[in-house]
Amino acid sequence: MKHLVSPSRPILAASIHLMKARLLLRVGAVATAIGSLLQYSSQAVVLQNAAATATQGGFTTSMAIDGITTGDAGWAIAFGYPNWVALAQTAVFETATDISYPGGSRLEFTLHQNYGHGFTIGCFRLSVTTDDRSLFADGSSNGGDVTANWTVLSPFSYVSSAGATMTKLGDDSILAGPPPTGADIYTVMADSFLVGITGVRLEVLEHPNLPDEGPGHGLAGNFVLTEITLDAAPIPEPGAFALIAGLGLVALCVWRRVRT
Ligand SMILES: [Ca+2]
Ligand SMILES: [Ca+2]
Repeated sequence: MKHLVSPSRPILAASIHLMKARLLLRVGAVATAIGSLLQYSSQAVVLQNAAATATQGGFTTSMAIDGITTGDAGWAIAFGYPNWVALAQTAVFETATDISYPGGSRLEFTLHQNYGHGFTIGCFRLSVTTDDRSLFADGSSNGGDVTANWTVLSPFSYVSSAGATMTKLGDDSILAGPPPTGADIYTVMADSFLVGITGVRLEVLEHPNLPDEGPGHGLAGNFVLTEITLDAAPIPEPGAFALIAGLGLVALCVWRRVRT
């Protein structure tokens, strides 16, 4: 009589381990592939044609978008030497290309303030528009055309590199505390569901908590904005993250079973 040959227990166990290991590798590969597909890289958005309601002589708005983040140059707003006065002002910029993510845009603004001596912005607010570029931002540093259909952004993240306190106020402006050091970099993130963003607005605002009521922390409420930059990316989809998390959980379960 012919005897069936059954594999020994060690060989069977090794075979099962091999199958589980292959399954784990496949799950891991799928998770990695989906993860890489969902790796949204932000795009630097060129800003152009700066215009402002007022610009201090020698500190033009265009200096805030010239690509230079070092040195003393930038946008400042004080007038009336020797009795300097700085009031609320507005600067606007066109985006060189439309920001058009169908599911919304995650916008990251960086406000470099390198002048030192505490000349940082104390209160400010950011907005975006989809108006035609011919309707705003005429390149004028004084009395510039800053009028458009602006939508105020409601930031969800606002950070001072120097450690200044940053507080979001009821009108979606950000109130920055005294600069712990002379210079600072603010990073502000907000989502917008407008498609085809053509421009951004920076309002610098007065506030009773600021020296001389602001808008800045410097002499007479002045500041120097060395550079403003903008990066844009699609808003990450919660469903996609849930999918990755689910696959990660499956991989973890398989991994634990393989080990036992
Ligand atoms: Ca600059
Ligand atoms: Ca324009």
